Amino acid sequence: MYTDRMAGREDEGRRRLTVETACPLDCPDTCSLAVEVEDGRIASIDGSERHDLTAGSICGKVRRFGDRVYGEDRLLRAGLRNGPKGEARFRHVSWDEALDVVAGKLAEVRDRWGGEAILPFSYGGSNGLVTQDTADARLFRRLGASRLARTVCAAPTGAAAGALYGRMPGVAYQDYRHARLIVVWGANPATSGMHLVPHVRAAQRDGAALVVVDPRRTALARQADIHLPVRPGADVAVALALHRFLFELGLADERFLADHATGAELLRARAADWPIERAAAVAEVDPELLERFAELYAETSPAVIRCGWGLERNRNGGNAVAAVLALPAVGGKFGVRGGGYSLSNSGAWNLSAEAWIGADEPDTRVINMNRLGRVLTEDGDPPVRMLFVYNANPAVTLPDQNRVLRGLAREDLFTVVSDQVLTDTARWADVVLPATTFLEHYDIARSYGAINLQLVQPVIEPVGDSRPNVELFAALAGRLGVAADGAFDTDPEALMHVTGAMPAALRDSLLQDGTAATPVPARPVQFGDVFPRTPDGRVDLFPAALDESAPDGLYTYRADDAGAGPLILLSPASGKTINSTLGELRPRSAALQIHPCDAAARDLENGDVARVFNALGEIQCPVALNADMKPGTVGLPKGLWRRSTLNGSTANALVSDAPTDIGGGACFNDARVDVTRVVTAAFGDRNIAIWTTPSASGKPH
Ligand SMILES: Nc1nc2c(c(=O)[nH]1)N[C@H]1C(S)=C(S)[C@@H](COP(=O)(O)OP(=O)(O)OC[C@H]3O[C@@H](n4cnc5c(=O)[nH]c(N)nc54)[C@H](O)[C@@H]3O)O[C@H]1N2
Ligand SMILES: Nc1nc2c(c(=O)[nH]1)N[C@H]1C(S)=C(S)[C@@H](COP(=O)(O)OP(=O)(O)OC[C@H]3O[C@@H](n4cnc5c(=O)[nH]c(N)nc54)[C@H](O)[C@@H]3O)O[C@H]1N2
Ligand code: SF4
Ligand SMILES: [Mo]
Repeated sequence: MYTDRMAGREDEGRRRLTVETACPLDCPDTCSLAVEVEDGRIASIDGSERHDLTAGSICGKVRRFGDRVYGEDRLLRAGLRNGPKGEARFRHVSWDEALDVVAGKLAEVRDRWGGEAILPFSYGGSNGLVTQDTADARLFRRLGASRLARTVCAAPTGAAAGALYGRMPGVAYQDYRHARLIVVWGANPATSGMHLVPHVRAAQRDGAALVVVDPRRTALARQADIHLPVRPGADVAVALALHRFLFELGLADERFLADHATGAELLRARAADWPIERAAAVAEVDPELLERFAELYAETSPAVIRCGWGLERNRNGGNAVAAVLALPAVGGKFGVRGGGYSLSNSGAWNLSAEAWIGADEPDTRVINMNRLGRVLTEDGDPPVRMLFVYNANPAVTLPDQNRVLRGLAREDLFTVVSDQVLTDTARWADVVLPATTFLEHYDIARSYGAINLQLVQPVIEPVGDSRPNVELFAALAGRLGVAADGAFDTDPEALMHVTGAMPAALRDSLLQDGTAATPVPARPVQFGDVFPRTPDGRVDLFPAALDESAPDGLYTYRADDAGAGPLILLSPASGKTINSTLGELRPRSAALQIHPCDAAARDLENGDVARVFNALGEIQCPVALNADMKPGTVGLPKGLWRRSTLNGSTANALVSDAPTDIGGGACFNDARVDVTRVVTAAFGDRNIAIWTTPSASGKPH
């Protein structure tokens, strides 16, 4: 039994074991892990060889995850608020007392205001198929609570990929070495999914060309044959120029389009408006570079596009992703190993606990999570009276941070937060509940980079009084008398039952082997082994539903607001945190990355403290001059805690909650700001050492 391995390898005399598990953090790679445990404590965390993609190596974030498990921010006890809202003063109580309070409040709010006055709020912290959308969903369904549209990430990409291809599985990382051309578009894998990089490098050694489309000169952009530093939000123009090039020069694969696609004529018509020169002007790139890219894409096969999420996070994001994903169809890149595209494989498994959760409960209103600030501060029908946060940290990860904070400050809002650490959100709670980490509970990790399921198992006992989500929600369900059918048991096998729809064979395989055979090939050839999951099995290049949902129609470009701030603030993933998880371990203030010419225009030097501002708020932080930024853009990492700037505001204080064009996503990379100096660096350039957090390459990012 796989789960017995925990007791397996004991060294002589010392209670030192190596336990195999998997990393379920919100990262595409889903590494297999080997964790050394000594006397019941984590001694080290490393990659295991079990999963070929991991191949024994993992990121620095998870190697030091023990610092979070045993860190000073760890929540060890349940607590009831014992001071003004937001001051994070709590009186420690037993789980029983905390659960009584929470269950009592859930019942009270439901009875007095209706179930919809309760808003459960979660995203995907480190949660696989067991610790989210199972016991929690069932409880909240039974209570008739409001539902949440999980749009903070991947909503535009998901909508586009779903409409064009029905979420067809993508090219596996391992097959990138078969490609002759690799296009990395709005993704930064060296930071956000590092196990792709060796495969890209191997292909390059074999002569493959690399194109990176990114406003920043990322680590991979430095190694690329072409780096196209597009203006954020201009990707739709760039992709349409490539389409026009293919169509008008007779380089489109008409045969493929006739056999496998619908809507090609409509796409061709929209693309006609975008000659290379026009797109290059909008994207602020060299037209010759763009033309070289178009030629390279037209003439090279196999060609693969790694589409990331950086390009989705602006007003043109959904259209951009649709236009990018349409390229392999028009260019005729499918049907060969290493040809096509990769995005997310989270849909590859088609697993859903929906039936188990309770499909027959009446529908309740759906709230777009990106509008949490507004939902909490504006009248609703009914207003939200109780907010239950778990697997998420909305005080720092959502748009319009100041509005979210005003909402959390409401005296008449009862907030429950279950988390592993005292997050910026938990500080506002009326009740805090300590949660286990993935090293202390069971889960099933579903990769969205690879196509792969792995068992996550506890390697240590829960720290302090922390409890797994399933236990928390089972206990609440018991108190509220809403689900007394034994489905909330917590031994490993029973836990697997909360995954409802999962076939028994899959479950057994996970428990026996720690992994399960894939129902689709793990390294699929698109239009070879896997096909669009659209109703007619064809790629729909102009889906009516997307056209209707896009405010200006599909494949259109929405230009900048006149008069908005002159700089665009980007907030991409950093190597220090995964979203805001591990952000508590950042030792010092983050620095605003700014191109030297934008800095010079504002009389800013390395280490000066600046004000970054727009109508929504301001951030105070030091600046770091960085020639890898595109002029006209500035950058702060996503996932900062409030303590990581000088005034407690992070990038999201300047991000509006206006939705993306498609999918209701967040426009994180679309904030217009300006920057002024507040304080001059005391010791000139040397002071920067205090402020910047260099990346592994030694360069600030
Ligand atoms: N270390 C680490 N890894 C992570 C995460 C993390 O927080 N830390 N988060 C995980 C999660 S939840 C996700 S969703 C993924 C995201 O992974 P990625 O897709 O890599 O997303 P980002 O880092 O947000 O942005 C990628 C790149 O897009 C660029 N970009 C920004 N705006 C635009 C634009 O308009 N057009 C183009 N072409 N490029 C643009 C940015 O400069 C950045 O280099 O990473 C996952 N992996
Ligand atoms: N400015 C800006 N903001 C962004 C982005 C951006 O690019 N720019 N990217 C966005 C993206 S891609 C995403 S995915 C979102 C993510 O936003 P969030 O979902 O809020 O992600 P995290 O900040 O990692 O918060 C997850 C929390 O869940 C907790 N947690 C983990 N596992 C468990 C568990 O089993 N039980 C309980 N109770 N808690 C648990 C963790 O401790 C952590 O505090 O952020 C978005 N925010
Ligand atoms: S965060 Fe990503 S790279 Fe790091 S261990 Fe987890 S799956 Fe691997
Ligand atoms: Mo994400």
